[in-house]
Amino acid sequence: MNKINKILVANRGEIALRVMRSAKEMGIKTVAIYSEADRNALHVRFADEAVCVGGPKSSESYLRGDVIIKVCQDLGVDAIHPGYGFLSENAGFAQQVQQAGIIFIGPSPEAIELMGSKLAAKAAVAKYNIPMVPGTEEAITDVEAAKLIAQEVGFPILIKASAGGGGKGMRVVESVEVFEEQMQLAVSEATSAFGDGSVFIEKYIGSPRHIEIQVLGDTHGNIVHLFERECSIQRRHQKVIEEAPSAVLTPALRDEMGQCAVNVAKACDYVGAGTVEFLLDENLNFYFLEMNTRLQVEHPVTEQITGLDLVKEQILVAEGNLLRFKQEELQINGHALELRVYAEDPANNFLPDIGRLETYKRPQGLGVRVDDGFEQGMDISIYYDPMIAKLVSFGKDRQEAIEKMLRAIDEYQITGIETTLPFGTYVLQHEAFVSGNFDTKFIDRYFTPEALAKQPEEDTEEVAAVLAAILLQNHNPKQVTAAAMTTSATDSNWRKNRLK
Ligand code: MV4
Repeated sequence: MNKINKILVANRGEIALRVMRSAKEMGIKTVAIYSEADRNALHVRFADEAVCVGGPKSSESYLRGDVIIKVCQDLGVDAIHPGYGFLSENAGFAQQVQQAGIIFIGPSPEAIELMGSKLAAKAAVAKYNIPMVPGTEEAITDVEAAKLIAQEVGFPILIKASAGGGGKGMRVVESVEVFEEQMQLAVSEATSAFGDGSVFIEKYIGSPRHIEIQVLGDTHGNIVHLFERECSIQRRHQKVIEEAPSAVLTPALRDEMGQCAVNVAKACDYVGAGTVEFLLDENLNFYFLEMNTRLQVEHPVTEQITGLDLVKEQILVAEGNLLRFKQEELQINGHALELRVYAEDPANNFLPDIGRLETYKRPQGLGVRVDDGFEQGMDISIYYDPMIAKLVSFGKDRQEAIEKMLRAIDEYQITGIETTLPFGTYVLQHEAFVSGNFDTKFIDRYFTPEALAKQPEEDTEEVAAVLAAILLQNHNPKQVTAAAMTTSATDSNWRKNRLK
């Protein structure tokens, strides 16, 4: 046991506040770090102590591991919470923290490093019989051998960078003719982006859902999972809406995926909160993708349905405590949604819209949670992520969570900048979202800026018209209306399977 009395939060914004709130409830003193651009930020005001660590650019402040460790030594800090982003998945930093005799609230440097390499991760979990997308098990070195494997698994295939992740360094290859040039492009991209040109092949899953499982491990080898989050509504690998539980998992599938996630965590002796990402195909086959070795942005939906405070649990296991519950004691209660409110204009190709929050009034009421780091009158900085807030709703079931979210979006008052709030309304009223028949292509398939201007009534009518047209098309494929052409031409089997 290693009692933590003072935590430095090596982060900013909503997550820094989120972490400090839990620390405070546990009687732990908090230290904020901040950049010159964040002098007036809320996380600085909330902390017991705050230290400026450098210039506005992240590279001059929030990424200065050496400076941050020095602050810990000067202020007698016991532990560092890295939040997400910045230094949270930097194995070298975790190692330096450890060497300085400070607790890193997270997994070991070895686990971070192992999961940072997609190929090493796949190799490490292979002995636990984790389902993986067919493809190469090692980095491609021989083009001809790789072509053979690609033909075996069948085109289209995906070339992925081993050092990539989160969608970075991926290339879809449609046919063997363009394989070699695409592979060379992928290798040179990976080399310049990550300093590691290792790439591998996977069969391309066309319309997957993105399901991730939250895991929690202690330093005594105990690991549990805290069920799934559905993160399929995303744009260019940026998640926009997340929910827990997923609308499509059966209890049996949830158990199976959960057990797999626990095994992935076992494969790297995981300690703390982590997330195991899976793809789920239209036939409900699931495949391990990668593991994120940090607390994720969307962790609140898991907190809402489990009643647990994930940051508290992270701190408790970092102190060396045993997990406080067994798998059998955990259960899902209710349904939670999260909308990421970004300073982006959904009517204008989600262009970042920075500026001042002229009006900023949060929604309130039962089942509504807002995690943010701003107040009215503050500026959204150009230096950092444009996320203003995470709007979370919680209800007894999915429908109630949707109703609460729609009400909360309506109540949220933000002027001075455009936000993704209207986009949230659009998605939550869309038939495909409401019915649960959606996948990672939702936004490409359905969203146009014009849709935002419309009244909900018209939306409903259009959904009805499109559905009618699809049914008509299934009945007689030659009689397709214009509406059905645009929608069903790119439609997924998630919908088709349900309509059958
Ligand atoms: C895939 C895939 C299809 N087939 N792998 C994107 C993020 C990274 N974690 C892996 N990603 C994907 N891997 C195979 N074999 C499709 C994606 C993908 C995706 C995954 C999750 C959420 C959104 C996505 C959007 C586009 C592509």
